[in-house]
Amino acid sequence: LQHGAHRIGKRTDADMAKWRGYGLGQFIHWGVYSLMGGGYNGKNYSDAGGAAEWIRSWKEVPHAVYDSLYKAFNPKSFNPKQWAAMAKQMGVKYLTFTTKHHDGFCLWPSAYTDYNITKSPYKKDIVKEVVDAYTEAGIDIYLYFFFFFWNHPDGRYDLITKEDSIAFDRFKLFTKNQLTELLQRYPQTKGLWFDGTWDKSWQKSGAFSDSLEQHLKSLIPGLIIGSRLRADEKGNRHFDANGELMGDYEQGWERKIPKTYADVHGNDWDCVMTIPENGWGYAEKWMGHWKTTNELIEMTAQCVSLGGNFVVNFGPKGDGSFRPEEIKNAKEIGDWMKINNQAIYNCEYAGWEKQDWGYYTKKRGEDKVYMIVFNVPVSGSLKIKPA
Ligand code: TA9
Repeated sequence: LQHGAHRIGKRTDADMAKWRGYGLGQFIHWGVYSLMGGGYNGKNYSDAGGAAEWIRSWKEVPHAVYDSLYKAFNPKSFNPKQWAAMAKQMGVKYLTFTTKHHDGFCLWPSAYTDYNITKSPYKKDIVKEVVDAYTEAGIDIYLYFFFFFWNHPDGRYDLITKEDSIAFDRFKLFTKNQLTELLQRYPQTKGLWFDGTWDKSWQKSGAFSDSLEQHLKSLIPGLIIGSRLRADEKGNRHFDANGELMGDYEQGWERKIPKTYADVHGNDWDCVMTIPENGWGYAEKWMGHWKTTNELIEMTAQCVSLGGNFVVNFGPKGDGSFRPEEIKNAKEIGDWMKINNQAIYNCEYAGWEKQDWGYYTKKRGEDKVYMIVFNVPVSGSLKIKPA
């Protein structure tokens, strides 16, 4: 394969070692959709099972309404230092932040489209404000970037005609320009989190995504890119035709956690998770069961015990404030992390058979195993079965 995996096995450099040691991360979905909070005309998209950040695709919402939201985007309560302080207290080591979601609205002043933050009443570069505040707090930055979106004339779901290919070539150049712009504007960026690369047009663009990845990595040495970017020349995603991972870590664990170590195939991985059942952007009405702090902590332990990182999503409101439930979760996770972080940071799979009381983690590079206990047996004794 010319455009398959270029490396067999895990990366061995210091940047990736740091990524591996994060344990806990924060995801933030923020954009003009946050203004609607999943509702329109007294109806709620979550009642129809829809995610709030997808509301533009709901039949109840006229596109003209959605596409004018940016004119009202003026987050009066947005305080990036406060965001970073909350994340710091929570104990997260990295942030993945939505620079552009399905709607194509750019939270930075992109030179390649007018549909960006400078056209809102807020005007200021939100990506810069977030990047600077988190960097100052010692939290690493990953930029989320969605490829295809609802209102770009050159976007194509498939390439059937010659015109499709010509339009899509323009789209690819636009994408490359925007990503170059992001990395040049925010050189602190440690990695990119790609999304929305499931379409046939992208599957057929393996050579391009390969060259794009190499180009981006040349701009920031050590840059970390997951397995959602590339396709091989046969259209395979994540894993190439030979079954090798394309990318620095497996990016398939969205709202689901591997059950056993065998499920992760020896790769690096992280799991991104919503607090409600589904929905990433701010929703006034959260869907389904809301995860408790205990559940989120247990998921963190579970992920680290299987060699991955756990990333909790937050959806700030359109005014830049967080909902009280999220503030409480963050605070309580942080209180737990303060006491127990040794068993989370820089830890990995211990290799011992899982027991019902909880999870083992092992300090990387040391012979030190932790037991994170969630279910205390009535007998009071914790059985262990070392390998
Ligand atoms: C995806 C996904 O994009 C994707 C691309 C390539 C290979 C695998 C996947 C994959 C596996 C599981 C879920 C998704 C997916 O739904 N991605 C899109 C959603 N990502 C969330 C983080 C939110 O940004 C959500 O709004 C978005 O639609």
